[in-house]
Amino acid sequence: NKKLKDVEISFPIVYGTISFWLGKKASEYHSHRWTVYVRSANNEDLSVIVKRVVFQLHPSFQNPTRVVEQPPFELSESGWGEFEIAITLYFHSDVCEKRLDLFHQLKLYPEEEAGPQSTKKPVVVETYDEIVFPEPTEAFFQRVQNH
Ligand code: SLL
Repeated sequence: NKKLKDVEISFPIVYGTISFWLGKKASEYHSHRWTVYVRSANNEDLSVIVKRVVFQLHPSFQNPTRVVEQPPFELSESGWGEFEIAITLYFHSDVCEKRLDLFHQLKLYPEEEAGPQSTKKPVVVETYDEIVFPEPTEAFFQRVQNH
């Protein structure tokens, strides 16, 4: 698989969480419904580069290692507490042999300035990043061009 020495592919991504408070009647241990996700930042198909995403949750969850093999690369759960989620991206073999570890702090509770918790206003925290692939393989480069 030939490498293109003078080319660099940059892939913008966004990852984060959106969380909904389930209201006063919700049970104590499932007070929030949340989704953690990683996606392309410009509506590309992330599966062009990503083969699998593993979300590592807090050990208080059942089966805390969650594997997602196709887009959308996201996972929804319900819970009561905030913790750090490890998001590991595995790439197609002609893209990159190494994996990429991202970390995201799940946020359920709004900042004081945002006013009281409401079932209508989700709490969203997102990070923008760019994955850079220096010297991509020709196969990978072709795939990106055709997309
Ligand atoms: C804390 N460091 O102590 C955090 C841990 C863990 C949250 C929060 C489990 C839900 C379920 C859940 O929400 N864990 O049992 O399914 O605040």
